[in-house]
Amino acid sequence: MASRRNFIKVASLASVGAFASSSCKTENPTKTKSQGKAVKPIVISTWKNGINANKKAWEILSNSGRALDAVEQGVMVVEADPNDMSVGYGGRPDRDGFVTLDASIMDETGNAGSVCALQHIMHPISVARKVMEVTPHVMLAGDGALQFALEKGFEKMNLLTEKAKKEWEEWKKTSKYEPVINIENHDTIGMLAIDSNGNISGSCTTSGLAYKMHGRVGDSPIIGAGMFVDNEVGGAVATGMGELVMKTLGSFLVVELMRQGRTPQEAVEEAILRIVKKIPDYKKFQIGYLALDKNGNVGAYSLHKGFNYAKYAENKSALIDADYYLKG
Ligand code: SD4
Repeated sequence: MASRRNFIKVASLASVGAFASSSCKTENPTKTKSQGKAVKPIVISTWKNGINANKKAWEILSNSGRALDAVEQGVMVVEADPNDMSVGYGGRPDRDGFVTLDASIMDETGNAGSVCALQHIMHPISVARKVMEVTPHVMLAGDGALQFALEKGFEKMNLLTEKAKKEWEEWKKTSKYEPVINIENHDTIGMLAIDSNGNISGSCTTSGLAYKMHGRVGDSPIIGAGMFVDNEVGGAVATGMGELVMKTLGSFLVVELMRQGRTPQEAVEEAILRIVKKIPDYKKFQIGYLALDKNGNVGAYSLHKGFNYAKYAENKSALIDADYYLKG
């Protein structure tokens, strides 16, 4: 029992190794809260890998495409990238060596779909969209999700790359973790987009915590935790230690705060403060929130330094450092 508890503890610390850090153009997000003319279309996504994802999404948005297509096809770029070791193909496995994926998607009508603990499918976001569009359900898990994906024509493949396998084999030698925040240049992707019709959609996709317990599901596929949109208000996505986001239902909280009149920046800051208030060991972990209101105003905030996001609007792509809570 003691060793199992110990595993859970150290595994939870491991996740924080999966964060990005990169220096880039710094923009104070609070300055982006101009309430003037609505910015649309617009797409934002978490971390540096969002740049390529946004490029794909922008192709769709700038041709009057639907935000839902943009947030699906945008994150598919990262799912297919073996160099992103936190998402899709090439993702780090769980402690037993299985790559298990979580994803969620939501459209402007409030429709939602998700999959969790899905194996062998490169594009869990597209399976989540199918769950949303052709089933009466919101979420399919594990073998049931795989069975559904195969029925819908998705191809079964091995997602564990040699590189990820080698790292996992190395990890198994010690099974030790240190809480290092933001040490890597890639992470889970969450994306929010508004199309030229002013409609918003969101997506989130991940292989979750590296070396997690088999069967562990994070915040990313939980509607309202890792991602939430409401076409009347805006949307939010989360990245980081999913357990903290799940305990505070972070993305839903951000959207509800915006509904009550907070700017996206005020809303994400409040959601981080909620974690600070409710979760005693919050300092060990990173959490980043990204929010977009219906006018295209952006908010971004994290617990620790190092969270960034990509934005594509008015034909310009940018990578922006988020403000953060733990200073000095
Ligand atoms: C999870 N939130 O599974 C995801 C992981 C993540 O940056 O976002 N890592 O907990």
